[in-house]
Amino acid sequence: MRIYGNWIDNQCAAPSEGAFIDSIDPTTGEVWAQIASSTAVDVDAAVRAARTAFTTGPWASMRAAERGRLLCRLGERLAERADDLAALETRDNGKRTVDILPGLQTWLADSFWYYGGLADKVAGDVLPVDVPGIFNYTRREPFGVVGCITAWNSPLLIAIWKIAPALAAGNTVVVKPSEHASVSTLALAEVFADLLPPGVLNVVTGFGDRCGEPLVDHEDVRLVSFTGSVPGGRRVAEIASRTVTPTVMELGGKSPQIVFADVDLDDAAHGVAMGLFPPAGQSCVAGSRLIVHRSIQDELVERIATVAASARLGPPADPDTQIGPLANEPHFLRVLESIARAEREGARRVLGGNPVTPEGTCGWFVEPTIFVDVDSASDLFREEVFGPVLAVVPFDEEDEAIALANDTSYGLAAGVWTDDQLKAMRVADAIEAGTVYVNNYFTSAIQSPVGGYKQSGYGRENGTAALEAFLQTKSVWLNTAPGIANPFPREHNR
Ligand code: TXE
Repeated sequence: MRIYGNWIDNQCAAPSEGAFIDSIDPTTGEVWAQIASSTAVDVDAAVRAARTAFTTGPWASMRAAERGRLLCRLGERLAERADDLAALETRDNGKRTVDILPGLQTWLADSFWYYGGLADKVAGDVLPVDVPGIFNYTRREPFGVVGCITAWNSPLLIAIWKIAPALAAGNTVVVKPSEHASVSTLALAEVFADLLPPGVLNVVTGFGDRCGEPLVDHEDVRLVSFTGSVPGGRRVAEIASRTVTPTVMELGGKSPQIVFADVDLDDAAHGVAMGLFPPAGQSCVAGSRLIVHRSIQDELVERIATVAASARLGPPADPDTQIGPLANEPHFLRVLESIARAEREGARRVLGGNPVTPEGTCGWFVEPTIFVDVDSASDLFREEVFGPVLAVVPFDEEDEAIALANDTSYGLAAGVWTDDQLKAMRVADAIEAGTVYVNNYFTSAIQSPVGGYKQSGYGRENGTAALEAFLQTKSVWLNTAPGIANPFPREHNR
């Protein structure tokens, strides 16, 4: 049994109340570790460490180019320790190790290179203000201590997408990972310890209300970057408003995949299945609503069902596993309840929907599931399941497909499957979502911004947008004329 304290000032810190939370391995259902159950006292210690690192010591005086080189070393270290970190994340949340490892070794490590290269390129402007004798320029400056709150489905990816730009901009960071999956984030901070000055990167663990809220509410936390559910994001934004703390919100989704009749049916079946089932639906951008041209609906659903039914469910550490477990028991039960509710709503289940227990697991698995005859007003079509459940609705005309896709309070992502590139661009333009995939799904690169429309959130991660999100602008006005005029000249007193 591994017991993890918080990571504050580059060292392990016991929780102030001595309380711990069990970390349960979703493959076995057994407690494999314990993390600190932190309170406002622990959060305050972490924020104070981050504040001290931001205002004094080596980080505060570090040249931007040196900070940039340091970030590149963090990327190298991440790639070196990827195996250990991936194994911990798989035990934390049941994500397949083969899905975690490549990112840590390549494109997530590259994100530190990408932002490291930007660290000494943060420029202000000289503005052509038309004011005699005045010189005006702007500076782009870090906020100071930033709070990063992350979800359980991809803790390392979500944390790194915040930490790398936040540090590149010169901030110091306090991360609060999900209580369901905190160990890999704690391990990340530890493997960086000899490269980062104390207090630059801190991790406090615990429940959202008892640990997350004090972080948002802390007056020295000057920006909060949140990744999680819409309800969680609403609550965080509400608390942040008390201290007028800006937030970045990366929230949930119920993303559509529109399939037109002009596609190759096998390609479309592979693509739609790929857009939902490999992470067992546990991705915020998962394409869980299939909006399909009526003329191909039956044939396409049958082929998707054949593809999905062939997936091998099993232990996520096993390289032969193609779909792993749901990340924790409460979520597993929530997904089963969503399936039962869909049937009560009248949807017709044509594939899956049952819990299964692959050998060597405790059984928090749900078969890939497909429902047809779905009412577009139903919860199944409108609410995020965050599980391997596909809701199918047919359309006849292009504008009807777009209307169905946009008929949601979310706006995170969408997929468009068609052979007609002009149609694809037309539909992509019309869809209200922050990411649109055309004849692909889940594609990502550090250069391109990620974020939501509508209730899927605001602000952007990745790209230069993420660096901008962690900077604020100061305008400086210099008087270049001699002397300062008397505001109350005598001649006015006559
Ligand atoms: O979210 P929760 P979960 C979304 C995904 C799904 C959700 C699943 O769509 O909706 O995340 O993750 C903390 N004050 N995304 O269940 O419950 C909580 O402790 C402060 C979108 O973890 O919202 C955890 O650390 N903190 C994303 C974090 O918030 C609070 C990609 C998230 O918890 C809190 C991945 C509170 N009151 C998943 N309540 C994207 N858009 O990129 C909870 N927390």
